[in-house]
Formats: sequence, C-alpha cells, structure tokens
Amino acid sequence: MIWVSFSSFLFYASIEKGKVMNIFILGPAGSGKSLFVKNFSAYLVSEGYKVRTVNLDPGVLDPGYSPDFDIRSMFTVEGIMREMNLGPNGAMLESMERLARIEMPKFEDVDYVLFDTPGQLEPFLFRDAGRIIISKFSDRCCLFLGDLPALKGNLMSFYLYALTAYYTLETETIAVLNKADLLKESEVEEIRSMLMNPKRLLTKKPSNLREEMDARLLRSLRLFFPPKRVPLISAKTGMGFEEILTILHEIKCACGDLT
Ligand SMILES: Nc1nc2c(ncn2[C@@H]2O[C@H](COP(=O)(O)OP(=O)(O)OP(=O)(O)O)[C@@H](O)[C@H]2O)c(=O)[nH]1
Ligand SMILES: [Mg+2]
Repeated sequence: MIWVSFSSFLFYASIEKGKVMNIFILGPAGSGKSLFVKNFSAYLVSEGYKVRTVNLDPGVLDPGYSPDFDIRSMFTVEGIMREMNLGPNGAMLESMERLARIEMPKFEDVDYVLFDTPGQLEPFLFRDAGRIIISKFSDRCCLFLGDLPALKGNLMSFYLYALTAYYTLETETIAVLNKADLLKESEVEEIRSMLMNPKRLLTKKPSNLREEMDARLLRSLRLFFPPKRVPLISAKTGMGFEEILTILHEIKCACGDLT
C-alpha cells in the first residue's frame, strides 16, 4: 500500500507475544520525539497497558515528562563539556561513546518501553552508539519520526533517511510523519492519498529533475521493500496514535502484515 516502512519476516518472528516490547523513537532534531514519548506513553496507559519511559538524550534540558530511567542521572552533554573542556559537538560525540558503554535498564512485567533518543540523530545513528544500544534488546522496533510540515515537498528524502536507520540498526523501522495537525486537512488528505497510491509518481510524466529521481528511486526501491503504510500523526493532539498501536500489535503478535 505505502512505501515508507520496512518489514522483515524474520524480525517479526523474533518478537514473542506477551514479551516486553522496546520501542526506540528516532528522528531528526525537533521532529517531536520527546513529545511523542510523553503523549503516546500516556495514551498507552489510558488503553490499559503497563508502560515505562527512558530518556537517552543527555543533551536535553527538560524532556517534558518524568522518565523511569534518565541517562542524565549518569552524565549530561553540559557536564562533559565542563569535565573534558570540550565544545558542544565534541561533548556530544563523547556522550554517544559513553551511552554505548552503559548497561541499559531492563524492565519486566510491562508491555511497552519507550526510548527517547538524542536530539542529534547523526552521531547516534552513524557512530555505533545507536546500533550497540539497540542490539542489546531482542524484542524491539523503531518509530522514525519526520516533521511533516518541513518535509511535505521532500518525502523521498524522509523515506531514504528512515531506510538508512533500518539498514544501520537492522531493526524493524516504521516511518511516521508527525505534526500533521499543523497542516490543513486538505493537505493531509492529499499527502495521505499520495502515500496510498505511490504509483501516481511512477505513471505521471516527470516535470522536473526531482520528480524524475522520485520515480526512478521508487521503482528501484519497490524491488527490495514491500509497500507499507506510513501513519500521519500528531504527537501534540494524539491524532494517529490508534494506528501506531495497531501497527505495534501487528509486530508484537508476529502477524507479519503491516499493510
Ligand atoms: N504542533 C505540533 N507541534 C509538535 C508536535 N510534536 C512536537 N511538536 C513541537 O515541536 C517541538 C520539538 O518537539 P520535541 O518533542 O522536543 O522534539 P524532539 O525530536 O524531541 O527534539 P530534539 O530532542 O531536540 O531533537 C516542540 O516545540 C514541540 O512542542 C506535533 O505533533 N504538533
Ligand atoms: Mg527530544
């Protein structure tokens, strides 16, 4: 149906019903990770699930919720800047190395653990920290958030970025377009319809280089990844949370069909 989510049958098979599901919330700076953790965890609780939250962002001043485990109890980017006399980027890289070395909290007797990840996605994704941390959990998946208003003319780059996370972390990754509340309903519908019918991009005569590249990329990528849906959500209003929960159920129950 839609093309920005990736599946692996083998991975589905590794998540057993009844087990704790570890959900890593990834995404570029400001895409809404922390607000999503705050409001989606509350939504899950209201649906009767036992939930824990983990803040893995040592640079955040206030994530907006009270995590059950907070990396800032061990170190902060600001503390490392002082301790090692580093600038913000050097301290961020050092904090990623420390993050990869610490023992991750393991919660039992809960349904979902939501991990909020660093605002700076690149060092988390491209410097081993993310892969090392995530690989400590066998029952896991990622939600890759994008800022829809910022991306609406550039959804293919979002697809490729989410694909990079899937490739790098070797973990089921659901691409999610956030902040849909900031768009007009008609714009949301137009994007939803485009995502539901990506063939439109293939059949339409390209009117510029971007459209030509979109069609070529889509054609090639469809050979490797089955089409999947992309939820359009709002971490602020809760729009689309039900759909995310349905997708998580499908992964957790090893139903294997996310379409
Ligand atoms: N309108 C609207 N604003 C949102 C939504 N999600 C997040 N925001 C706002 O976007 C800004 C960034 O949100 P955060 O939750 O801090 O994003 P983040 O990805 O955790 O940011 P970093 O950790 O700094 O990368 C805040 O002002 C949020 O209130 C949303 O769905 N709708
Ligand atoms: Mg954050």
